[in-house]
Amino acid sequence: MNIFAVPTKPYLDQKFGTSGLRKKTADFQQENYLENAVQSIFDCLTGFEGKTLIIGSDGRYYSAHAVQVIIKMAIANQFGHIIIGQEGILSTPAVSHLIQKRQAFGALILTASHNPAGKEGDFGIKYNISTGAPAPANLGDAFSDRCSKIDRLWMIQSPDVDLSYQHEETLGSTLIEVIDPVSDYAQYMQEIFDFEAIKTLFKNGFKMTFNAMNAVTGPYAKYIFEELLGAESGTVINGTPLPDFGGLHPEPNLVYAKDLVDLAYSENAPDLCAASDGDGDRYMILGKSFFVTPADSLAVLAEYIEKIPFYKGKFYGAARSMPTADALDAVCHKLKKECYQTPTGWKFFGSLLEDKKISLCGEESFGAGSFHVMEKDGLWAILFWLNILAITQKTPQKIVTELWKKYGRVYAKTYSYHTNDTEAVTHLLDSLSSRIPGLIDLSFDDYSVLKASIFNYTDPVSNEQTTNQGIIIDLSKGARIFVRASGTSSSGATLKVYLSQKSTDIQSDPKDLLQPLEKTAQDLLQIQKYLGDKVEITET
Ligand code: VG1
Ligand code: CO
Repeated sequence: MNIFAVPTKPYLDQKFGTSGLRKKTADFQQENYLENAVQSIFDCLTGFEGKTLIIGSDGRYYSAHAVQVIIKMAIANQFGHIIIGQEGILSTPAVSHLIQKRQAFGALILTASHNPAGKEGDFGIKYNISTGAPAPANLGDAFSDRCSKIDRLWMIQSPDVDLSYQHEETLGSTLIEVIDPVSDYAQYMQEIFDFEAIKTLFKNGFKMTFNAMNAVTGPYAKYIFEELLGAESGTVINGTPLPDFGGLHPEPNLVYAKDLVDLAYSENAPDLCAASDGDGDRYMILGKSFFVTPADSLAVLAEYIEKIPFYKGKFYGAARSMPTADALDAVCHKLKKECYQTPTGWKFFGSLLEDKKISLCGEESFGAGSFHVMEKDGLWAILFWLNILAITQKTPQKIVTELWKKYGRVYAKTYSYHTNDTEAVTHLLDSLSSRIPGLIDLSFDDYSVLKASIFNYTDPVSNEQTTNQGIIIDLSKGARIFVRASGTSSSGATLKVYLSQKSTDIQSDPKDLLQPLEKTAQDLLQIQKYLGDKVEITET
């Protein structure tokens, strides 16, 4: 097999962020754009010769081509074994599981996760390390740095590998294994949860609708829910991965999964509605006419974790990303467990999970996970809920209401302000940072500021420092504003404003209760002054 060096020129915009490198598909289609990213990743790794690389994709447009390019580059770079899902498909949590199960050196995942797909949409690549966790921040920085200097690639010339069937073949001295993407993951879920109890739940007439958003989880969900657990056929909707996700924006929330929300609030609502995102690491849960917020959902998982035999005696502690409202904290406090707050991005949970400081973690965007894999895992979270519903025989509404009665309710909302003016978001945040000392004791109509600070994080295990992860403003009446810039926009910039307020009143409409806080945030952050009128606002 002839391995040859190809000269290349760097692109200056290849920066690995919160979840790898995420850009417009058209950017990735530029000459050597993908190749530069892949070679830069390989150039920052050592000791992988002869070892195993896993390659997976969420099935989006350009993946089919990208997977073939990566196979050839991995062979040229001397990986000894490549494991790849049939048709290139593997969800992010399934990859994370396989890395551990097959003791792989690492994995490349082709996805832009919740960002829309297609020619006009986004594409992305991320690298996961040998524990199954996303590359830590310092490795991501090394990838970006290498991308800015790259001048050659390693390549082979060979026909494409046929990924349409499961088989093994050898190319050069590299073994290529095309596997069923679903079976290992499904097997693992059966080791974690009580499938018999959930089967009985469905047998007794429990109804569920799961929206796979035409993205990666369809095949997993059909097999697990409909075949293994006996949920009726049609439980999984939008269950075939499509290159453009059928035009859907695969972000499971009140805005982008509106059809599912409407179903949950309709007369014919099933007992449970759920959805996942593009690469299968996020989820959403709704009971009949009842939306479970990500923060409440995480608190529920903590409350019930030791009821799942797999976790019995293994609840070491928990963590939430800083933007996530603090419902989890009260449960941890009650159970005398530590509750950590991390910056946004799953990579910050990795060291805590590995060091057994935590068993459970989650984010405000409906990512949740545990030590079972080192990624967030959407279907796992839904199975966790099903297991809870099966053992308690309660509805999601009842489960969550009981939690509120016990610990109080935390009302939460996220406002995302998207603008094409990237500088405007930076100016707003810079100005807010510089105003911090003067904010303290400021009074608005409804609230006064108690504390304000920049969120800097020191990893409790590695001591690695990550600075400037947002601004925390604690207000009177148990209210909080957290503000930061999104790290996953592929164009322009998005300011994210996370509002939360604790209350013993559990009956209010979140919209009403949080309205004065939203007004205070507008005034305090001076959103109108910095971002002007040309903003697209999403409320989740
Ligand atoms: C968003 C979410 C964050 C999540 C990230 C990646 O980030 O807010 O919680 O970790 O997406 O998720 P940002 O920087 O845009 O706020 V995924 O499932 O899209 O990889
Ligand atoms: Co995702």
